[in-house]
Amino acid sequence: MKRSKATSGDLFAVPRSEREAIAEGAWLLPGFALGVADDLLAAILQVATAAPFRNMVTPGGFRMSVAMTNCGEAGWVTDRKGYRYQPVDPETGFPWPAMPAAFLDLAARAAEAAGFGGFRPDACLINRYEPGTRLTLHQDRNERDFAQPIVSVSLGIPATFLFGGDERKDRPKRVPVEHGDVVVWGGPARLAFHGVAELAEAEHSATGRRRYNITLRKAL
Ligand code: MD6
Ligand code: FE
Repeated sequence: MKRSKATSGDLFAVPRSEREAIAEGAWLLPGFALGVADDLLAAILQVATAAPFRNMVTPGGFRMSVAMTNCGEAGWVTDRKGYRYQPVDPETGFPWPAMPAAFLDLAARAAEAAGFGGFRPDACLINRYEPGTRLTLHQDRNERDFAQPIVSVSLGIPATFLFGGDERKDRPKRVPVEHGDVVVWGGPARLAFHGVAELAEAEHSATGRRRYNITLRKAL
């Protein structure tokens, strides 16, 4: 996907360039989160002090290479029993940390910029990648209301987001995502299969050899 870099985008809601369509209902907002990236990273580390990153196990018994944690009223978990949202962190026995205000604010603004007004997420899954890790194609379907979009923010080293169709066999489109990029999807794209290709070796000044992705959802 080509990048048109704006040099002075101050008059516009979306910095660096306008939104770019990935598919019907799915938008890339290049650099939308750049101005608050440091705040988001600080909040992620804060969340992780209370709810540490962990490598969860899929129902099929595979340990995920991507480490995850959550904040908000509900957190996404997987174990041998299945995928679900739950209010308590199974590792600590405590409720997930509260959703940071910076997450809520960014989510509402990004959703609005993509045409989804009034978005109020109650759950945030935080993914941590290192070179060599990947996320296999999946659908996000544990949320109650598929009319609600998902806002996804990329931080740190670059990755290739794989965006497929409504069936696993549909060949995915490859969308490069980098530090500060936001993807918003909903509507006809809401149940599309998607994943993240294996990350290449890289380093970023803000995160070292890591990529963080936060996905903000209305789960309950
Ligand atoms: C990631 N993202 O970018 C993984 N899911 O690390 C997701 O699985 C995802 O980016 C739903 C909506 C947007 C996403
Ligand atoms: Fe997903």
